[in-house]
Amino acid sequence: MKDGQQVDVTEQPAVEPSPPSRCAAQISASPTSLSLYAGEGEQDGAEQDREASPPRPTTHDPGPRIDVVTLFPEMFEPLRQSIIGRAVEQGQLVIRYVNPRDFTSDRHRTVDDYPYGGGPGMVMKPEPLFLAVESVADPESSVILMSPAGRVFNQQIAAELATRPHLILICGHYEGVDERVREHLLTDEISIGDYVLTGGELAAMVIVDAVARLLPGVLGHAESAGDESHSHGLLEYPQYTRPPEFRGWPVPERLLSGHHAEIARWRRRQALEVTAARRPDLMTPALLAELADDGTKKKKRRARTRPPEAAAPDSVEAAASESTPDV
Ligand code: 4G0
Repeated sequence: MKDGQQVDVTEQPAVEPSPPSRCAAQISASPTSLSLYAGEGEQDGAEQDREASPPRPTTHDPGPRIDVVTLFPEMFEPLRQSIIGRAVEQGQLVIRYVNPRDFTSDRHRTVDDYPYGGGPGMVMKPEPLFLAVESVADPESSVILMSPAGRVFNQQIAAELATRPHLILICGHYEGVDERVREHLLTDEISIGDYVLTGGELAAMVIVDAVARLLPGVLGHAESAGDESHSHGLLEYPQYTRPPEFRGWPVPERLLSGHHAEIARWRRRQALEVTAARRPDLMTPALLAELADDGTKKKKRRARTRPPEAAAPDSVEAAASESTPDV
């Protein structure tokens, strides 16, 4: 796979799709479509009054674009109800849907066919996928197939995708897609985890959510991204809210102290312990060394205490049993 490479649409001849809803613009303008364009949708008006701020004028930067290539655009309806739907209404990103079935030319609008060489199931035909992608692609587009054979998605990949100006997410179905799609259309292939779904739609929704929440202005200040689990390579420290005692279970005293430096130290320690216990695979030598540190303040004690490479295997074991994280 040609990772990170952009698709060159200029080398492809422009091909006209079949009559019904020819291009993405028409698809999104049609009343049956699921356009999440800024300023569109919202026919019922019921959601208007809970809007925090008005949509940005369309003369401003419309934000990054995401085109989802899917046979089932209705499956993305729940995104409209979400924080991502609000961000789209406010013009912080553009999400469009392109249906490969609209790029077929036979009477039955066929998008799949039997595999050459035989075998179970059906394979997605290349032409409707190529035409659907080419109807929205430009030289800046990242063309990504959602597939169990892709590189496994994580927060780092989400952050990387959030910097790209245009994502085209292809949702496969059946037993897979014609290999020429992989060889000549894709820039990336991504999996959301080691399991098989009936289609790539749920996987694409996961990508849209994880990427969109990283875009500037999509999350409010209170919910803002960047300080939570995985952004700093550690799991979250335990969180508490009122009341200070619930059913006899108290909030850890240090959190009530108002002593900010001490609270930050406690949280860091908890995050290290939780991560070592539950996800030892996330523990780098530096984190293991920090965990082994007992917190008595002396400068540069880590280097002196023990070399990280000697400490590493033992420390994971020790960390997993040394304390029970409050969860
Ligand atoms: C392409 C993604 C697409 C190939 C898609 C299946 C799981 C994921 C699909 C296949 C998907 C994931 C070869 C079964 C559609 N399932 N883990 N299903 N094959 O991200």
